[in-house]
Amino acid sequence: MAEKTLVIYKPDAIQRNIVGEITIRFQDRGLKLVAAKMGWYPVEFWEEFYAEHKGKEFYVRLVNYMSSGPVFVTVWAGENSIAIARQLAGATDPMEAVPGTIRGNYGLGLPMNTVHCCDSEEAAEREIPMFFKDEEIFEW
Ligand code: 3AN
Repeated sequence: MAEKTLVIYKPDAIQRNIVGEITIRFQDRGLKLVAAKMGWYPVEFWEEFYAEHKGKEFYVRLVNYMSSGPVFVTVWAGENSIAIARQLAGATDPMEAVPGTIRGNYGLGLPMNTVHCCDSEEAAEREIPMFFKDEEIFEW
């Protein structure tokens, strides 16, 4: 299968009912949706997911925020999907994200920046199995 990346629609996206608006960005760039689910994951899960940020001043706020409500978790496939998804997401800080990007349009601040996208192939290999079994990712 082509390169895969994980995109998490964060709690601020679910609460504002903008799952469709976000999804359309990835569709329109030609990425293929190969897995999707909604879930509400506990703080311990996010502590592991964001382990690389442990000890940073924003870590506790970040893991509390991610466990504050349900998220929508997707896997998108396509050539260069990791780089493309990050381009569509825009800069980490919505104040710096270019208008037209997802965070530039919808991001509220930090950590409420609407989406998470993998930053490397290694991250994708680690993060995707945290949410999906192989048989939940569809090749079509
Ligand atoms: P990205 O998600 O763009 O790869 P990272 O990996 O540096 O950015 O940060 C992970 C997450 O941590 C971000 N998506 C954001 O929600 C949160 N975050 C990053 N920097 C801050 C900060 N200064 N204050 C609060 N939250 C932050």
